[in-house]
Amino acid sequence: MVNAAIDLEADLFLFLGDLANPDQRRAWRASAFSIEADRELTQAKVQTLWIAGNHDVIEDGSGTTTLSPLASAGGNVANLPRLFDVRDWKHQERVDHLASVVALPYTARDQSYDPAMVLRQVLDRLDSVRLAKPIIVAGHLMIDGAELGSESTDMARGRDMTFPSLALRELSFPYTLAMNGHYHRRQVITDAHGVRIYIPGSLARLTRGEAANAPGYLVVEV
Ligand SMILES: [Mn+2]
Repeated sequence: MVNAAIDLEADLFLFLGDLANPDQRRAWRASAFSIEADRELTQAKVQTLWIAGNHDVIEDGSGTTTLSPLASAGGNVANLPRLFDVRDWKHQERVDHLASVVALPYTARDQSYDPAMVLRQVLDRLDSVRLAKPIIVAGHLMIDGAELGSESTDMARGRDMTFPSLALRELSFPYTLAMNGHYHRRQVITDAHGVRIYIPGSLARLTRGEAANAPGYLVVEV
């Protein structure tokens, strides 16, 4: 995935969450890998944004996730909701705004937020520069109508936080693309509120029940 983003000269590498369970020893390796991958990508002028998933959070009141080491190392991490500006890195003399990403991570309970309220707050910050370019809403939340798999059964972790599709519609939020992690099976769904959501699926088959899944990443042109 890292090599592909570099080969494609992508403007943005978007990680949609669930790097590693923090209570497993291999989480150290996973966090180290995220820093290595981030450095490799940014050196190749691919911007990065890493969004925390339900498997990444630590429920100890500190707000720490398995992506926190990357954040401390200077990476762009969304452990909390944020509006991220994608800049033109490919042309050195320009700093043009290319796109905006509204990142809606899964959070620990004490960091809970209302995704619909975040969308309302972001609306106020969408100036003419941002409105003229693509706006991507990317989350690690739960979706009504998604095809479930082991992420919801034997690998379930955390509570339900729902993708704000209703708010997207009610606010007439000017998004170009809605994306979400979490679900292991690649799918494009139109959810209960008529919002089309792209779900890349996981990068590997994680249980025998996923034998029919075709793991991969998603390349998007907006
Ligand atoms: Mn998840």
